[in-house]
Amino acid sequence: MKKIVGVLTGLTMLLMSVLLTGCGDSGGQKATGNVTLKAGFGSSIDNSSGGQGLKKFKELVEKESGGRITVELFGDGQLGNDKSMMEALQMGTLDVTLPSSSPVSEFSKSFLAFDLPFLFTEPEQADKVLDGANGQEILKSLESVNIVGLCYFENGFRNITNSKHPVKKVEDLAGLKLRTMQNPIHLETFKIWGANPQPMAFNEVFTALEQKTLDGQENPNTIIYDAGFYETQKYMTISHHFYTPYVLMISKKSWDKLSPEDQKLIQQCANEAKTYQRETNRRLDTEYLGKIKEHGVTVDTLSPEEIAKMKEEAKPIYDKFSGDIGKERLDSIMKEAE
Ligand code: TK8
Repeated sequence: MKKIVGVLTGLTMLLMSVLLTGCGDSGGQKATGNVTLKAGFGSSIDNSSGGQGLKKFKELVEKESGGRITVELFGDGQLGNDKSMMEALQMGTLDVTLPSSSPVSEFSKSFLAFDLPFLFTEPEQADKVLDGANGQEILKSLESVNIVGLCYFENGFRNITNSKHPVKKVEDLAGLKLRTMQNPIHLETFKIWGANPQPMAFNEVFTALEQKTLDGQENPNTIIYDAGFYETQKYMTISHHFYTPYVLMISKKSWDKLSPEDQKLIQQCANEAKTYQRETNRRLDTEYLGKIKEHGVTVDTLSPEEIAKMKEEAKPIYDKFSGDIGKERLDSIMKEAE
């Protein structure tokens, strides 16, 4: 009798342990229990378009998983800058982050493709390349550095601000100490245009502008407004010289702990949040430009002739970086973007 009771007790214990953890390692299947994903971002969660895209991602993941997967959002660079948060994903100390693609090029050179000056003129061109074969293959290149690229959100077309004088033609950039992202194409291109480019992490820019160690910077309208750059930048130029995607990414260590079903759920929610985020960014791009003007910033727009001149001057950049990007890949992207 004792033996039967012993066996029943053992089975009960096993059943309880599986029920309590919500997941058992049933035949090598991944755990499908409760999961918490910590996500870090460099701008605000509530006002920036990237932050609103992350909120949508959180909402979808928590709804589709019935609350079994929770996403915790940390904005405003609380957990570090784009580069340090990517390093945290590699170590597995952070689960999700959303850097601009430009600093991602330090981890995978193929991302340099998106930094080429005047590569895109319309957002639809960017969507086509980013969501097409080239964009998806470039995302996949992250797996070699322990990161899983989920999809591309939109940071957007970049414009130039400064505290010195209006910039109406490329000659007006001469000598301006302009912060750039930490990216070789941005650095080389602004040197060609005569500026004095200063690569710097995003979370140091506001103070540098305030202390006048920088004359200016360049970013999409939503970032210029969200970061409060209008407080120190009296002049802004609509140039659209670069288009920057965000890269929504998850640590491979976090990804590998998820069941195949949860991986599929995360990917589907990322894709749905992407569509919402791009629409939100395009709406806020216009809305926030109005707010920047309301704050007294003088806004000029580069003429098509001036843009053509800057594009011509920057042409050598395409050849110089085609090796890093891949000649075939570059030709294919330019054909796709036509
Ligand atoms: C925010 C940055 C920002 C980017 C930059 O984390 O660094 O200027 O445009 O959006 O990724």
